[in-house]
Amino acid sequence: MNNTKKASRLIKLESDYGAHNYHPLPVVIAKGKGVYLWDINGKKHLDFLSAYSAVNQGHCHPDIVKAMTKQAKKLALTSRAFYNDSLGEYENYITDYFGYDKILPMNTGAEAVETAMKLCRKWGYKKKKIPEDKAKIIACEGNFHGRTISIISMSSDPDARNDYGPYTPGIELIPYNNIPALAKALEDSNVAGFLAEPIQGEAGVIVPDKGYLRAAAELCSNANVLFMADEVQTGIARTGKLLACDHEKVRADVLILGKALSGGMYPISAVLADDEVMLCIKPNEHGSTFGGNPLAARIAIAALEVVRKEKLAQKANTLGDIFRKELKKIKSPRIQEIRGKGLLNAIVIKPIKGKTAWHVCLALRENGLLAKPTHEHIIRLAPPLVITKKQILKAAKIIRKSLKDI
Ligand code: IF1
Repeated sequence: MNNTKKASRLIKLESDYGAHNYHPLPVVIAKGKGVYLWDINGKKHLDFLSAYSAVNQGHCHPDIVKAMTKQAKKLALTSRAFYNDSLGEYENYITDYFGYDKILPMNTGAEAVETAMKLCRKWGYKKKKIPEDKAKIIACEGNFHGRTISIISMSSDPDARNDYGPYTPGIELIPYNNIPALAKALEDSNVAGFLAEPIQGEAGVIVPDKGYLRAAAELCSNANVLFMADEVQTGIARTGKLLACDHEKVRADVLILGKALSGGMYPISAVLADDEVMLCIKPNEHGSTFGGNPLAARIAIAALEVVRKEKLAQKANTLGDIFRKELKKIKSPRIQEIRGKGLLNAIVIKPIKGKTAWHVCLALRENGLLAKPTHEHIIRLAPPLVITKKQILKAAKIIRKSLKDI
């Protein structure tokens, strides 16, 4: 069977037996290594999505694979009913790495966001003495924090939200990157937390004004409200610093991590906070079967070691500047805007003669680069942070060519 036939068969299997909750780009991936993905026809592509910033360390990084394989042969899961010989070491390692007293280990990003929301409410009642069931969490229009019922209850995106009601109460939306709106919302003494992405990823890599995060954190501190940073996508070196909040020297009261915490090898997420917040949750008040399992513990340590050893934050910073500079040289009527920070970037495509960002992505695929549009006109460009300058320049050439091709 030739590979294109095999590709169609595999795509059909997903259509026949899988939920239709995605509309993937028509390419069937068979192998990944570093910045490259090979499709089933053996064609090599530069990965410019990195599984939405989960593969910052590059596909199948040998150090992470080694740690994962070693631990998988020894002990994978105990549940938290018992102690194990990996979790404590991981908790010590990661709290030192990010500078917090404690971690609550979870699995997916959404679970970490839900955990942060529960922690915030618990703190609101136990410490801020908010009246029972009155705690409020402020979130931003255009947010993406995951797909659970309480998280989409915060969403302003009809696709993410519609027909999933009734929605979780105690949530108020304000415009993103708008300090006066936040100040107004914080006048309500029942507000327990403010949840924001330091850069809105899904909304199309919306970088807030310089000083926004700092001003927001200060307003929260003055109002005795927890500033909760969702760094699931912007964290782990993606934007040119270890955390996107580091660009403004902001230390969130509650830090939410996921995705690249495992280098894409395994679902690992985490909530970090200091004792005053974290110890509000007592035994039996929260948990997860896989949260903090020994396999995840060893994978996360290896994944974070790669970030440090290979200086991925510095790389993302330098190569991000070069990448945006190259993109800005492209003279194309289709480019409406180029924006981003570090290696989290996006191009806003002006639809001409019915050709949208989707068509650009199909042309990119033909030319050996994989990316996917978000919100119809925006192409997110986020390669693994192990990319080289040469590969960045090659990617810019492919983008230039693809814009011409269509
Ligand atoms: C999908 C989007 C990105 C996230 C932030 C929490 C989560 C995510 C800032 C939840 C997850 C993923 C989800 C995935 C595609 C991708 C995505 F397009 F959906 F919005 F990256 F922008 N906070 N983002 O970006 O983490 O539970 O998925 O581990 O749902 O299609 P998760």
